[in-house]
Amino acid sequence: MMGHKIVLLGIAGPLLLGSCALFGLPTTYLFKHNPNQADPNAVGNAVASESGGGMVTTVLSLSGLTPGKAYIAHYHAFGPDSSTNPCASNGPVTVGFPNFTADASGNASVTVKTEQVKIEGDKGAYINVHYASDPSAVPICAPVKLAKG
Ligand SMILES: [Cu+2]
Repeated sequence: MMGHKIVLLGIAGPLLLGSCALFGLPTTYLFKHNPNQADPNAVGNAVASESGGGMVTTVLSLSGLTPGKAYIAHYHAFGPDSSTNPCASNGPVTVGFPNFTADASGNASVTVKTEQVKIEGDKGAYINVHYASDPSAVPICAPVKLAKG
């Protein structure tokens, strides 16, 4: 019996490590600052949780934003520009969060519930936060899937 358990664990470990980042939810992803000058103190995290019926709820908790400023955020797929740095891969939007505005202290929280299939694997490689007024300004990005494929 003991040998059986060891064998099973030996199989389960690599499977878990090799599987999609969304297995084993809830999972927290940390935002990193992009190499630009937008909102230099911006930080935060994204917590993704299974919410039943094949749905995933993702909550962004952000601070260091510009007080009163409007933002947009998205899940993006792995793009063509990098296979090891999702935030630099320039991938297409797969799921959009509702538009949101930072409060008077520069904090914001926004939640989206989406079908897991829309963000599985390379389809949910990273989450970024853009200025609503200028989507090319992306102060922070949270890597979700660290390697393409
Ligand atoms: Cu985006």
